[in-house]
Amino acid sequence: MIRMLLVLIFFIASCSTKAPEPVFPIPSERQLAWHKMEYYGFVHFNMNTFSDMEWGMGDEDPSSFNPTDLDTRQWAKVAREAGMKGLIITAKHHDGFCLWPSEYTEHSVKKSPWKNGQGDLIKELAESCKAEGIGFGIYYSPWDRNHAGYGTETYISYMKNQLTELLSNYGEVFEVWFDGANGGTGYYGGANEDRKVHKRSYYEWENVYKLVRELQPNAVIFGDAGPDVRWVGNEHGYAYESTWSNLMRDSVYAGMPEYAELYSSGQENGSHWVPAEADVSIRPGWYYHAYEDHKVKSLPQLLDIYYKSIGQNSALLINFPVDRRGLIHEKDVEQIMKLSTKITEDFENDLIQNAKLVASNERGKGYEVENVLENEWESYWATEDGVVQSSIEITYPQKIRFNRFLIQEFIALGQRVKSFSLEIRTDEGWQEIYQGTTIGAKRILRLGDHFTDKIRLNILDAKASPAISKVGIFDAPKLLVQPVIHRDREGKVYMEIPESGVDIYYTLDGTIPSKSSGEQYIAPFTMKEAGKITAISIDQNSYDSSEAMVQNFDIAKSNWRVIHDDPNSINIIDDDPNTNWTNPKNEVIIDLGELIHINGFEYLPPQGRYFSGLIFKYQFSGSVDGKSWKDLSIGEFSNINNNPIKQEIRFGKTQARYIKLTSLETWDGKPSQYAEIGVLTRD
Ligand code: FUL
Repeated sequence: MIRMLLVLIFFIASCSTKAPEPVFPIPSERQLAWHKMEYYGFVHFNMNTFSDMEWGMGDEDPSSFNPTDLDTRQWAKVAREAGMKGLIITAKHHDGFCLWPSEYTEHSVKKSPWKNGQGDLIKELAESCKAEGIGFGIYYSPWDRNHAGYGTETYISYMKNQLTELLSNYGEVFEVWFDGANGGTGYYGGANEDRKVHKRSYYEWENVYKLVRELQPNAVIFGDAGPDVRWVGNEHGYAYESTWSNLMRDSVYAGMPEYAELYSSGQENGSHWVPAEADVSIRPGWYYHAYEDHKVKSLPQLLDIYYKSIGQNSALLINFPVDRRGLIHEKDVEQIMKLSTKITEDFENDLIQNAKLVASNERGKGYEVENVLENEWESYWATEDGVVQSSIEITYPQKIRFNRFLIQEFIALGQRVKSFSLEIRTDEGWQEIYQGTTIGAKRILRLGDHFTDKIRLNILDAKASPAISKVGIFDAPKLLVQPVIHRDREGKVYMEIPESGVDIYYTLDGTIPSKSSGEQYIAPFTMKEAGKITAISIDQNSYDSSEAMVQNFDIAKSNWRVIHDDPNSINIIDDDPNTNWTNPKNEVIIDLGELIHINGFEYLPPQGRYFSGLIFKYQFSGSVDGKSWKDLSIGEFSNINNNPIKQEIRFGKTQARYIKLTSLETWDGKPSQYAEIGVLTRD
């Protein structure tokens, strides 16, 4: 009995090593729960979807809101299958149209033909999220270009009333998203004027936050500078390499772009815990535009966003611009699923599980270094008070290969680490392969391939004894995407892939290359004549390969000349799709430098986000001497406004030294614009 008592006393004593003191600021319970979500989706679907705008004026007719096949369950299912933990919906955007039948306005789904005005999209989505087991969040724009009272006290009551509806009637909300963009021109109940508000005081933020807390005590509030979650400072989905969750919250305010740099990286000595959220759309726009169907982000772009947000101490919010049917577009679904498959692959096999760990210092019972093996947030390795510089040595019985290193701090005790490094043991001794600053909730290092039997994580500087909850080591499979092939005006061919440790092989005879049958791409080469390049990427280790990229090129434009005084006119024959020219006249003549046989032409419209002057009806002619012209083709580029991709037009073979493209009509009546003009010479 005494023996048992002694054992018990010993057990209690040995378990009672004191936890490290927190380093303030620290996250609240609701922030901690939000940190664990890490990755969730945005849906921009509202009046702009039907007016084809990004920022509606507020004078739109509610009757234009009319999705044909709305299915919020599809949104929630896609999000869940993509690994997202929730969805946030634009309940009301800047144009003021409400997706729920608010009692306080007629500018809502009530007055739309959708479900004969009986629909409530917020209710449908809340139920769908619940059914799919993901969180549900509300985006609410404080700026309202429709409301007559915007700018006065009346509007503030309206906003509070609407928030009360949204936060009382639809169950649990995990995040309330207040947009920072506000004040400017608008419809404002018919006044059609410019209204400025005092961004700091007008919205009575303290009262609004109080209301949110009362109605949804577990929800985090997002604003440019918090109070709970802050904007990362850009809409590209990237956090900074040094990212603090700490922020001088009371000296940065929503809607003040000049503070963007402060939100972005946070501040080492920030007074409040206000972690970053990186928001980005899967397409260029937040809202759906058919003309962006070919601009859905590629897997390499999405993967880069993932590593630069979640891998750099930020949450990630990826937007789906739901289309006019009321569905996440097939192309967006395809891309987001590619990302989730790749992420699963990258982190499938945690190699740290096979290692032996030794820490330079351990705090005592309960804080052992083995705690970093576990994939959960509650246990952690910590050093004794006063011991900041410390390390974990990770040893394997034989050499392993790895290219990802993951670290998480036990953030319930605050963000502590200021600088760290990573070393591997080589035949020549320890070699540093990375030096970094902050860690925070999660830090993932994307490294080249390393072979070693010993890895060392060094904490070089911290605010107090470090508390590390997880270390992970992975050998992510190479990203085997098709090479990007580009040829410049001089006929020089360049090929690119986003990953190291991967080679490019190509052929010029149309066959699919392999390691043995293809030529390895080492440096740019010249191909002035027309030709077909077929290229693949091959993993140097596994020899796995990508699908083939096949690209046809016609003759290089090195001897061409645009007959026009404007020096910018060269942009249309520089073989760079990102440079444009606006032609003040409606025709352009190009001298091809010599007489050649042509059987078609190409027109690449401007590829930027905002464009005008897309040629709709055209006439194309050729000439031997530049004086007498022969019409070769007249027609229209039918869907160019919705899908501004390269247009290829064929005609019977003819000889020409000069070509002329005439714009008979542009889509919007503005002067014609071009990114590129080319000819086709092959059958
Ligand atoms: C911005 C808004 O102005 C955009 O339209 C979009 O809603 C984005 C998420 O936030 O501030």
